[in-house]
Amino acid sequence: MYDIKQWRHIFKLDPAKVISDKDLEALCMSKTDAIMIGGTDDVTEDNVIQLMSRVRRYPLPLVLEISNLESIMPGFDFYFVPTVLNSTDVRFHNGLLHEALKQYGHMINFEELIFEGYVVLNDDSKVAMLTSATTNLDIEDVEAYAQMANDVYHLPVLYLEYSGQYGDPDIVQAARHCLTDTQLFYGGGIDSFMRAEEMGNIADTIIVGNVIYENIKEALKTTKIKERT
Ligand code: 1GP
Repeated sequence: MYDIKQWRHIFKLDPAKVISDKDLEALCMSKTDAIMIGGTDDVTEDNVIQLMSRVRRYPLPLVLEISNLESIMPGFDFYFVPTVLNSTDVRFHNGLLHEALKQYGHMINFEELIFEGYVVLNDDSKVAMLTSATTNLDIEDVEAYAQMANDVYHLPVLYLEYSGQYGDPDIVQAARHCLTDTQLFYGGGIDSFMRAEEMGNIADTIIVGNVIYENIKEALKTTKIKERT
């Protein structure tokens, strides 16, 4: 089976956005390690099924990052379940997970479920607003979250989420130093090979989203980090 720990690069597709067959093929045939389907707004059963069936034609791992209960469905290789460590709303720590387990707990294959500790860092992002995240964090705050993920909760993944904004490499580096077992995901504002390389040198895995819809050529170039590892 697939080994997430080896993944260096993921394209994140938003089911609420339009992508042509040609662009989707280019992404799926690129050197990326996986496609993740996930978004914040307007994620529905319908648009997730549509996108899943289009990506399934290609031989690469497919992940659903759970954003709401309505759009959970079988057919993915993995289900990434976020817990937003800096949210002030308990629903985004374990409230939605609790609901999901009540409904689907009996049919979940827990080998496919990956619990992601999110730290949301862009105050202007939809995800920060939705989750009521405390985003004005300094290096010590982020280090404490990294310790929490690695040493206390033993989470498989810590995801530094700058969605829509390029992050601060010093913050990402600080988190890196606290992690021995937990895999570090970085996402936000990667719109060129240079940025992919900079964050890819610090994080274990980079997530590339928006640029897919803004500049497909630049999006594809970010996969070149795979040639260097
Ligand atoms: C969003 O972390 C991902 O959840 C990627 O961010 O869309 O800014 O690339 P961008």
